[in-house]
Amino acid sequence: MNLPSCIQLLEAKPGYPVLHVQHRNATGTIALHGAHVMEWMPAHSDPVLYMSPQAVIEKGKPIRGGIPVCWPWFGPHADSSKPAHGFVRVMMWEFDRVRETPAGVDVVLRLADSPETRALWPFAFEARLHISMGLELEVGLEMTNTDTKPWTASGALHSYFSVGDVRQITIHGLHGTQYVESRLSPDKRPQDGPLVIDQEVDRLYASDAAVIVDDPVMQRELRIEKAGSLSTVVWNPWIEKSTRLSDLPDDAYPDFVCVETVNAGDDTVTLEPGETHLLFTRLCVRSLKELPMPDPSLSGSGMFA
Ligand code: TA6
Repeated sequence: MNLPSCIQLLEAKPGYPVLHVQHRNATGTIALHGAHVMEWMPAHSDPVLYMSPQAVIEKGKPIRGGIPVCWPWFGPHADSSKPAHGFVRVMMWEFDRVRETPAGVDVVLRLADSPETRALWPFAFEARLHISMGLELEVGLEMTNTDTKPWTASGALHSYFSVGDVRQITIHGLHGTQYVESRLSPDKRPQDGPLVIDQEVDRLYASDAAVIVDDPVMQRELRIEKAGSLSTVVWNPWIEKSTRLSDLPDDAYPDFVCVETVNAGDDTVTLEPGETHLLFTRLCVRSLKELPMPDPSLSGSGMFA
């Protein structure tokens, strides 16, 4: 694969290839394992995605952070011998297309069914992950039914966002939507106003709306737009669950929130042979830092005096 000069193919560890992007509009890292966007930092911004300092970088293991691609099922499988959140996030994808544009880089990775996948999920498919990385980040999971029979899948772009303190953020865009709190009963509840995080939150919202995370500590807003999705998950493990996750420091729960673009619950996807579905998210960050006022003494007698 001929790579543009702004992309380097490195090895995070032997046999674990990653693409390192250094474009004027953004830097980032994409692992071929799981087609996993691990890092994204738009120019003039702090890193947007959270990566656990204890993340496991090992074939066959999910990465705690970045944007895990969860498919063809979301959450645990009824057969506990099968991996949670599907198998594509723990398999090696292959290059499909890579190009540099004035706005950033476009990377497309591909994964199709194999004897290994069919042993876990007995259907033929072709998946492509489209990544456009620049001042914004667009990620699209395109799934095609290449089988001779219909199949139904669920999935998610399970994005981890860095925040200054999860206890101080406010999440807007979900007011008035119904949600199920997975830790409690399956009853649906209405979201009343913005969401604040003051306990473990693991909620599946029936929503096709964009979500805004207002982060007063980092003085920025994260905007999570989406298409091809009628469900959004908001998750933070809080204190107790964090101690049960070996790939997350016990004291790391304040450092991130997951806002996930999902097809799950009542929003699973059934495709006839030959049909395609795109699960898409666009991430934007807006700084709220006060720009320094121009020093009037420097205005001089220029044309704008
Ligand atoms: O998306 C929320 C969730 O389903 C939580 O229940 C929690 O399990 C989280 O995903 C992380 O899942 P993982 O398999 O990556 O540890």
